Amino acid sequence: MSATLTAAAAKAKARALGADLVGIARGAVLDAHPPDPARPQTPGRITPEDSRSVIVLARRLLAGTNRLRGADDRHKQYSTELVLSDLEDIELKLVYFLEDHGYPSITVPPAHFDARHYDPNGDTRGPLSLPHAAVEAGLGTLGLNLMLLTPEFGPRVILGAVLTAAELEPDRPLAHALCPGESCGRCLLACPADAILQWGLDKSRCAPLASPYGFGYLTSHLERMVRAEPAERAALLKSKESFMTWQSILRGVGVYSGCTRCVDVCPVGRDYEALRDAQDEIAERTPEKDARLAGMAGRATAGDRGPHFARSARWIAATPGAR
Ligand code: B12
Ligand code: SF4
Ligand code: SF4
Repeated sequence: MSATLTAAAAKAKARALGADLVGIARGAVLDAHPPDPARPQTPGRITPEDSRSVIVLARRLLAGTNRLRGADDRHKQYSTELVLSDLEDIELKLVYFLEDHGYPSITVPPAHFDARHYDPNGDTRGPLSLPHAAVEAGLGTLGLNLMLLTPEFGPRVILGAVLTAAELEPDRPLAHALCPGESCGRCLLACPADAILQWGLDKSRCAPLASPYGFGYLTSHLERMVRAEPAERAALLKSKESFMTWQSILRGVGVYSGCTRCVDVCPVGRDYEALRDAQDEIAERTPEKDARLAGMAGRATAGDRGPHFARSARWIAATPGAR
């Protein structure tokens, strides 16, 4: 361990900068356990020399926006983008702090990714999978929708990370799953796209709502313009869709921060008390979804957790001996 910089000092700095949650994982542990070994996302691939420790940071979403019930709400999208920018600032300032102590460090982008890994169907991959890194750093465990749930804020956090050459004392992953899974299923009932599977996500269904004014919106609008008759093209150029694209890209609104219905209704997290009166009732609930969830719950009672569970058991923390 470093004689001059302790894990406690690095965490205190991150909190002072505004992080709501901070945890530390060993780079080597993340290198050894990529979530999808066929497409490894590991600290060592970003920087082999300077990823001894991975400091995972979380900034909580605002209760005021999580109380809103719309799936496509500009107030929500705007606030979430501000939270994202705030987290990016915290990451950068933490890197300066670590470098001032003599340890080369680097930020992990919370939303951006290498364009070579872009997938139009939503299965895009970041340089690190932050929810999985957060589990390794002891911040929480994965839920039925494979998002990170935390004891403090449930899934209502934006995640970031800093890789550093400093060797810092790591945290221990939580021993017990936070998500009861099929016996709850509120995220599945609330999902307007019906994208939540049994411990999995249909990304192609979620992506258009999760990123409503992002790259997909821009390209479909451009495609309409290119294909339009010349007379119609000028109108499309000056349309509300062009205005929305301009406005969204200018401030990032709705680019990475769309639907959060599965997040708003999750009862895990001490913060849920402040949301309960607004979110307990789920307007998107249908008899079909209820029946699908009841089927899952019945199979889970019989020990069948579905085809995706085993792949993620390490991070769901639900299987004795998964670690
Ligand atoms: C691309 C992306 C998306 C895509 C794909 C999501 C995904 N889970 O991969 C889409 C557009 C759908 C999406 C949606 C959303 N996202 Co998003 N997204 C990302 C991003 C940029 C990369 C994700 C990534 O690298 N995934 C890696 C893969 C390996 O993860 P995985 O698919 O879950 O892997 C497991 C399974 O798929 C399975 N598996 C993998 N391969 C295979 C193959 C086979 C054959 C099988 C059977 C299984 C299997 O095993 C894996 C192990 O658990 C991250 C930022 C980051 N760098 O982490 C944010 C991130 C995950 N998103 C986030 C958020 C908040 C959202 C949304 C709420 C939208 C919004 N309003 O912001 C929704 C939530 C959807 C949901 N229920 O999870 C947060 C999550 C915070 C949290 N509490 O967990 C992140 C971390 C951004 C951030 N900085 O905070 N997102
Ligand atoms: S972000 Fe919205 S569309 Fe995506 S899984 Fe959650 S509720 Fe469904
Ligand atoms: S809503 Fe229920 S099932 Fe979904 S992630 Fe939260 S606790 Fe798990």
